[in-house]
Amino acid sequence: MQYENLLIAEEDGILTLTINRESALNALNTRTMQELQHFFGVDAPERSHLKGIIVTGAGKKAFVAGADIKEFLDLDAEKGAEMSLFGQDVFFLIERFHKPVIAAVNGFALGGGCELAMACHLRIAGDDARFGQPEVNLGIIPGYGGTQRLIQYIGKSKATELLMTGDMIGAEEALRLGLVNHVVPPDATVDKAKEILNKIAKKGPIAIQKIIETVNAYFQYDEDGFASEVASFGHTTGTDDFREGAAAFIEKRKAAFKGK
Ligand code: CO8
Repeated sequence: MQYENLLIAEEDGILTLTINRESALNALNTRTMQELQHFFGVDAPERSHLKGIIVTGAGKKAFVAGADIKEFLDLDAEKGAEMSLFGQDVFFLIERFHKPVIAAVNGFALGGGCELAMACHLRIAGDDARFGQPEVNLGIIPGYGGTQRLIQYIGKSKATELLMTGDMIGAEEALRLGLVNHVVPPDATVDKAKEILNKIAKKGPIAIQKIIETVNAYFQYDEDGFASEVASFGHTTGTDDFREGAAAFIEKRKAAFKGK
């Protein structure tokens, strides 16, 4: 597959994957999600020599500002559920990848961007990073695993608050809550990720693979929770509120929700 929206650079066994849609703050459109699916499902597994993968976003302003809202206007309940299921499956490929995957996060990691960072095994945040699940502002809920993984990382109480308010948190709060592993100056995120990958590369590779599998097994993959997210995401994409929320974002105005 020819990648249009992913940049791939490999050096010393470490592959850096950059989401490259800077003018849209690296928003995950369908094409980018398909490319991620191909990369983690087909391309990366063939690169058996890799120490690990770093996922980052182009430019200084954003890691990824979410799913591409400009593609949302066509969604209905059925298509919404399909897209959610597809996105969950793509992010499962990342979470279940047998080599370490580290997110290097600068700037905004919102919605699908926060979900992408959470699907990686570790997260290094620049001190300018901002995390959040602002989907409620659009009248929908997270659809790429965010309702489940946010709870796994920071606990039910704070996760519920962030999911309900759509509030953003900064890097230091994300560190305090356990959402990120390290906070470093913004231009040092990739280097810090490389340092960790080089350290892990000295350990037994089978042991690392088994760590990934057993850490994932701890959560027993509460598929019911993920399935509930798909159903609820689809439900919200079938509402008038969602159409109003997406239109308001694109028209750069406040949404007037009617609860319908
Ligand atoms: N989608 C599409 N375009 C985007 C997105 C996005 N998520 N975020 C930013 N952009 C675009 C803007 O429209 C703008 O484009 P243009 O110049 O053509 O108007 C450009 O990027 C720059 O953005 P802003 O001008 O808005 O920059 P600001 O500095 O003023 O604001 C923010 C930065 C705060 C990050 C703001 O852009 C913002 O709020 N973005 C949206 C954040 C958001 O709501 N994210 C969640 C999206 S929903 C989601 O991710 C659901 C995941 C599950 C999906 C399941 C299946 C579909």
